[in-house]
Amino acid sequence: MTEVYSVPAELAKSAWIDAETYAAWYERSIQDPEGFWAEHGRRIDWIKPFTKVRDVSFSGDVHIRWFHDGSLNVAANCLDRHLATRGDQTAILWEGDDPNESAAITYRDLHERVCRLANAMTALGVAKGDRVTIYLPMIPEAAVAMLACARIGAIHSVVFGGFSPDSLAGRLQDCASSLLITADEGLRGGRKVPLKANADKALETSGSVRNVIVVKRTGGAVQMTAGRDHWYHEITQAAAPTHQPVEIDAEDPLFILYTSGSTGKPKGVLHTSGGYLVYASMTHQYVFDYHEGDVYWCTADVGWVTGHSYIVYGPLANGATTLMFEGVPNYPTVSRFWEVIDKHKVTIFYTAPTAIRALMREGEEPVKKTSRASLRLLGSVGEPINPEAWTWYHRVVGDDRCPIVDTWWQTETGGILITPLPGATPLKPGSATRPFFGVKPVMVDAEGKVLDGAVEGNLCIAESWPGQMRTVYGDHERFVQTYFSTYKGMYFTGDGARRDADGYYWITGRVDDVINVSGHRMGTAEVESALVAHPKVAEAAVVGYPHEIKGQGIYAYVTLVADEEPTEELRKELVNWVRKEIGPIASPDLIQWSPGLPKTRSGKIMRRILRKIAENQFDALGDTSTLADPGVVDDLIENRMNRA
Ligand code: 6R9
Repeated sequence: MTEVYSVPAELAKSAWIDAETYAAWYERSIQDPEGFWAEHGRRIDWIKPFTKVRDVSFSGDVHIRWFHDGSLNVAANCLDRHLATRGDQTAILWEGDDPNESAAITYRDLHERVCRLANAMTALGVAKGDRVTIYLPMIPEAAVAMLACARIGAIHSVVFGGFSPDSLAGRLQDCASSLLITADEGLRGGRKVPLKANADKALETSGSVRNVIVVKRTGGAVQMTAGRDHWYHEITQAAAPTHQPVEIDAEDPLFILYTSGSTGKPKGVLHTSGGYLVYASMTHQYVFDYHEGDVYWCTADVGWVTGHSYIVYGPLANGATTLMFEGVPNYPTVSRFWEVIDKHKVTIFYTAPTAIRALMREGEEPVKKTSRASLRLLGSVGEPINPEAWTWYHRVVGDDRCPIVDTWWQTETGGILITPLPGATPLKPGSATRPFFGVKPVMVDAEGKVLDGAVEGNLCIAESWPGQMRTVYGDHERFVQTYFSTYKGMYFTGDGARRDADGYYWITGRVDDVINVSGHRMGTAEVESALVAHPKVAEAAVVGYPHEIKGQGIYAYVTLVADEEPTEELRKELVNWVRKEIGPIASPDLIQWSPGLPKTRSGKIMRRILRKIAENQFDALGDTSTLADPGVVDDLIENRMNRA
């Protein structure tokens, strides 16, 4: 029997949303979505107030519009509107990789920095609708750059600093960015990341980029190309400290964020301005029960959607103090997270299961020697959290005192869709619990039949919500194909889930060819195409397998070209090759040399079989009679790499 953790009585009283309010608001949000969202759409400042709430179709001519006759400026909502009431309050609390480095940036200061960069970008010719790629470490300039884009209506595309030059180039080219904002070097866990050198390589093949702005982070030596490269500190110093925010239509794009899918290259998920901001700020307030005076810390990187919605846009729209951390959980010691919590008196802490599992391995002492008395709420995101990690997080980190919000959502959803509300929802370890307001989850079977009651199936969402992605940048057909063609009239998430008798959702993981490594999405197709690009590789198939810390690990079956011998050296070479092609997060954990791959007579690789072998579940292979050569399976089983 699953233990149920009831809502602390105090919290039920103090929280924005208690159980009764949740029930009433949820009911209304489903019965009267227009009325519900018209009301909550007003939580942000509009230049021209909307009169239309939504215009959505999930079939036929698929389109999604929210608040579409309104106009606003997202940066003004995150900055200007707070100046009168909280200009001197800390907006960004920055904690450096080095524990001796930190900074508190007030709303007034952040506003000025954003205005200066907006002016500098305008002087470089960047205008509304232009694409700007941001390739920065976790420094305040990353948030400044995003907000400066929002201020002038340029569309930002943040690329995670861990991505390779090739990955960066692909993303620069896909959206034809005219400006790249990067840094000399990043600093993580005491190690330097050569961002500018990577950018220079990427720029060799990215002709659209006319200007590069370089933040001096470490002072390391870099090449500056005259006429193209500009130092951030020089051009912002020369720019005016005030700027009139540009009026932006609700449905004008705010950002593109590339994410892995089951096929092809990463797709540019496009989010627009009004609905996104309404949804990010509303979920931030209610899911984290954010109140005046809280110190809120989300440990994600701004290169991922969690960093967009819950480090930058949601918290700043709510006038919060948001902590931004440059470093890693185990540097200089495995107590770092907890020490940062004590140093800055963090009250709300939001991290990923992979970090919890890694820290759990270090035992309780590194946690228990810190106070953590300021904490009142914990959060989890990125992958399913196993009940063991959940209870450890609750008992050891939260001293049995802090509720955990296990928030399920995706890059595509813009904000949290299934989650507990801490003052309303009794918790079950491992369950993301119940839908947020306006979210209508539907369970369907493989044939598309809608399933009622307590069932397991594929997770779809029946109605739109304001934070939903609007299209795949430059490829609306791919958007329709990926999300709206599997199940008619519904948004298909790509996740499987179980719904229990209490209506709680338990996300079981991806049901497509996407693997979730430490909370980062990797398409198996991407890793495969990196592998086959190596001259010694004839064929490759990649699947996920259970990994104690990462959640899933990357298992690659590799067939070499004729006359190539598998060696330990070649194994290392291939791992490094993938790191170089995509980035360290795509490194295969296990490579199995495979003389042949199991294929159907029509030549399709049977991944089901490869998955089972990788999971060490080879006695449950199912039907192999359709294989062209059933013999290859015996060889794969005999030489399997995961015997756990
Ligand atoms: C926000 C984010 C999305 C995929 C998603 C699912 C998995 C995220 C989860 C979770 C179980 C949770 N996922 N949160 N699974 N419980 N609380 O992570 O976006 O990088 O696009 O990944 O992550 O499989 O489909 P993204």
